[in-house]
Amino acid sequence: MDLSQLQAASKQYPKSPDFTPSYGTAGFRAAAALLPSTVFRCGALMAARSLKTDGVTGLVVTASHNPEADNGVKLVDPTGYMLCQEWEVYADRLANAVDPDDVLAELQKLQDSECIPSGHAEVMIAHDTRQSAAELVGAARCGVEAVGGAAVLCGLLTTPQLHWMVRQRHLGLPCSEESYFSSFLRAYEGLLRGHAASEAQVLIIDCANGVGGGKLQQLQPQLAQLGLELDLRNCGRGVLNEGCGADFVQKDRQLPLECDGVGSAARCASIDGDADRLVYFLPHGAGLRLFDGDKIAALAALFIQSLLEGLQGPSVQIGVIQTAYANGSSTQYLRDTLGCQVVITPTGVKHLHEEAVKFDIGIYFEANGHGTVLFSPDLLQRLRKLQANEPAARDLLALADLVNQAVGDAISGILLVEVALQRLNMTMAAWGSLYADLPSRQLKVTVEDRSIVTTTDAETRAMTPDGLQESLDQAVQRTPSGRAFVRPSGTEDVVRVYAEASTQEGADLLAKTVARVVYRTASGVGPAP
Ligand code: G16
Repeated sequence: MDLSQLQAASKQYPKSPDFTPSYGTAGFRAAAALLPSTVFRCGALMAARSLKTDGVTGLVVTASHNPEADNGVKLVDPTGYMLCQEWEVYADRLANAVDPDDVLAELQKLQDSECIPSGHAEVMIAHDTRQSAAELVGAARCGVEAVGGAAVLCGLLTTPQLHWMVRQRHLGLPCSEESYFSSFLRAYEGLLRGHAASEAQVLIIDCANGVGGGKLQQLQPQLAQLGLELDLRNCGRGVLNEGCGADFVQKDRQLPLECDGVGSAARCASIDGDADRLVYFLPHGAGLRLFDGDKIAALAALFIQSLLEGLQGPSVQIGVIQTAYANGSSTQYLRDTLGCQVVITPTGVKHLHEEAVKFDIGIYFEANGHGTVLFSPDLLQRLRKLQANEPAARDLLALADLVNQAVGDAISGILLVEVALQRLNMTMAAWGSLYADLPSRQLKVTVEDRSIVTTTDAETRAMTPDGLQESLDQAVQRTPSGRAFVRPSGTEDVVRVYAEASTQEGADLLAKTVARVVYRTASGVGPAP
């Protein structure tokens, strides 16, 4: 790695002295004005990662579900997955280096400890719709070039598109945006051939005023020809993620903007700012009936099991990976009714992904709608051998092409849900009644320093601060079918609270009680919950 230009370039991107960035759940996130130094250094880091792996890496400038004023960076390994977790420590050290000398010293240490070879480094860079994107993409590019790498500017893309493209490069397959769309469409058409509903299906999609809206617009004509009419809302006129988007719909359980008055029969979906999360909903009274990531996982498992019935030979191991946010009823349904193995991991798709690859088919979804379905290389090989004679093998191969194999993808997720509903001949009502969600509530508490809240057992128990878990346990014991946990967010400056109970009132009260405990024991700021 050529570090001779690094210090000079680094001077253009000084770090604010009181800014201590931290690689969180999915990369760095903060107010956009603070981030140029972080993004510059991430550019250099991903060039080093490219040399280390002898592959093309990726970097997306996005803060996903966060407000417009925030931004962030997501880092992509050549496999198309998130940056391997062992390297997060380098990212943290580099991002916190105090000055250009320190940046150089950290990269030299990285070079030595990882034995980074010299050679050609290449980093694909994309961004979402935030106004701060141009400056931060410039910083990322400068970081890549400062260590002698080549930056490939891919422009405005959803996060999963960039992950997919990086993976395709790795596999030596076409990696343009056009091939992204055409490969999903081909798989969708193949899976629906002979099974399509007789009438066109209409789907209203809340696009969060993010990057996904424009991308879905590009797909609209072809999908309409295949019997799926997309009615796109929050497509860019309003404010990103404000009063709309998958995070708003899933957490606040309110109809997003531009979706009031659509009628209770309208099938709706909501994606987030960088289009890697997806939830479905039906308007219901003043609110909505939510089909979250857990429901998508259940539908996917049911659909895959139905396809596997037609497959000859040894049984296929299906694993479903969830987090502590998974509704208790969903876990019970997957385990007891469908007979799937269920694994619970900490929050963050990087953790779920790591478990999903251990199965022949790993279905991973967070309740917030972030997830995908992974097929193991061995299973794909077996299916390829069988496809000439077995329609089930062909369908499963098409499904592996339909579902983004790199990372959770709202666009691919919509096609998965639509295919599954049509192939299973299932209405939204039937999907909703696979199991009944236990009432739940999520809250956020702002505290002086969220890092004082630490957790264990896949985030189900708090270790610090003192007294927090004990008070939480007491509140849970007083609540019929109660369950609750707290954890520091890795994307926002808050502590998150989750509570579940046999009634909505019980869940609301438990969440509020726990939020107050957090506020008291972890030095809450602002008005008490
Ligand atoms: C990111 C991660 C998700 C995680 C979410 C919330 O999503 O990719 O795995 O569930 O953050 O994380 P936290 O609760 O730590 O704030 P996104 O869509 O914001 O990139």
